[in-house]
Amino acid sequence: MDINIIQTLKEVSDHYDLPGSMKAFTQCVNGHINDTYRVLLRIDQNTEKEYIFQRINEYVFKEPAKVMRNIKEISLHTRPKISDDDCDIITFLDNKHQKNYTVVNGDYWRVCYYVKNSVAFDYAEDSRVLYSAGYAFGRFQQLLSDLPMEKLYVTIPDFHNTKKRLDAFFEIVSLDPMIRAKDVKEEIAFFEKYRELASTLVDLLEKGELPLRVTHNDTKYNNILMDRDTLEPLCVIDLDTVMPGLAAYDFGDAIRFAANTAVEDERDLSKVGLNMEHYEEFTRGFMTACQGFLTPKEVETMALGAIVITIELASRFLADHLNGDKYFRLHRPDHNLDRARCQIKLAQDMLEKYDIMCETVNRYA
Ligand code: GN1
Ligand code: MG
Repeated sequence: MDINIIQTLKEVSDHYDLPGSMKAFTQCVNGHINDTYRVLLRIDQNTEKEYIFQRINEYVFKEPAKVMRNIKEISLHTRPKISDDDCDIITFLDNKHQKNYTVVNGDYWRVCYYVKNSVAFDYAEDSRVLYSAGYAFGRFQQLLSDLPMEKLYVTIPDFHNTKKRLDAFFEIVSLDPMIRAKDVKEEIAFFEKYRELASTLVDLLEKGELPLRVTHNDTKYNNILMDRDTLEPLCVIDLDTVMPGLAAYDFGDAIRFAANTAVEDERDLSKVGLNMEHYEEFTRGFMTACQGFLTPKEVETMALGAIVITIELASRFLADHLNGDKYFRLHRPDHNLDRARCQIKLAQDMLEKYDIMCETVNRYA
């Protein structure tokens, strides 16, 4: 952790009209991209209040102001539709100059309230968590289904263009800047085998058979804050990649993360696979909230979305490994390689369970 962080957090806080002064902070480490801190302010002898301070990663988001403009747009659109007991969508506080971000030492920062009594799961056994996550992400799409797409900037071009992701992957394989390709021949063969399948959804979009929608694009269930006691969804967070996309990618990315029998970076591959009970509960929640607006083709390709995005993530992790780990934050050596292998194993298991995955979607559509 950078030693000036206390000073920096204080400077960020000075840009806002926050009550009290900083008493303590901890770093939150479950995201792979931005730097997130939970900051405790002391207001008086008996009162404290918690906030989240987050530094936007500019290697990943080249234009942070546009990311924040999108988030404002999403707030403006959804705020009137969300009642007090509904699952909320995160908004950021305005600084003293009425901007929802602030620049300190050249870095972009943003601040929001810490949602009380909330929890974000990286792994959950309780299938209620799956239903809650499915419902919250489905409803998120529902709420944004009438937001004109032109109002949103594309914060990362071709973010879920799996075809281009795989082209980029094979490009890195051929450049092999770290001389690591020789150790991952089996993994590379996996992408050769499924390259065409992984392009299916992008092809259907290009042919006009699947519609673009405003999608979240990063639907890990740790991006839903849930009530610690009731496990009801409280708030959808991480709106950095909200932009036009395919519904099946939102559904699929959530399944990839939440219905894995293991964590995203599990090294013991015998533990990795698709948990069908979790898959079903997420699907039930998602489909319930999406009632009435998905096209038959979207329903038909929903389960395929899970396979395609799992292959995409595997390729992104392995590409980053081959490229010298510039994109995703690592917590141990070869972390991206572990993540890639885990995702490959998961995709293989999904391929075997594909028929029953489709049946499950149909049951709740
Ligand atoms: C990144 O930072 P985080 O954990 O929310 C990534 C997602 C990946 C995810 C894999 C902007 O999200 O696309 O699915 O890691 N976000 C970006 O865990 O690339
Ligand atoms: Mg994210």
